Amino acid sequence: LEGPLARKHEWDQAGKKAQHRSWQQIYVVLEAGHLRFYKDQRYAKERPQDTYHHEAPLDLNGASSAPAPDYNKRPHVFRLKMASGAEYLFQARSEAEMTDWVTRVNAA
Ligand code: I3P
Repeated sequence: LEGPLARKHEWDQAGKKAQHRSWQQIYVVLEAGHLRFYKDQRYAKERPQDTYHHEAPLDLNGASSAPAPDYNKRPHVFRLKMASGAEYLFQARSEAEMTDWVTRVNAA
């Protein structure tokens, strides 16, 4: 699965808020066991080494994803909790896409 999502980094680790907290529009690629982030689809396709801000892939081992109805500033938002205690919010374009991401991330 891949596609555009907005992302907000909420927690850096358990008990430690992330420093850069604004929403960013990125292009997300889900592969077995990890997520990779790109500026847009073209980077994902043509320059897969050039990730968004040179970020390393996010390891999904021990991670879990679920809808985030408690976050009410934007629609179609889900939360990803990493084994490290880091947490991210992602906004999809529709409820159906959001549900798809949650299911696929949890199965990856
Ligand atoms: C953040 C930005 C985010 C906001 C966040 C701010 O400021 O306004 O949109 O999250 O609030 O810190 P900046 O752009 O200066 O980094 P929300 O959209 O969820 O309100 P937060 O610190 O309460 O998460």
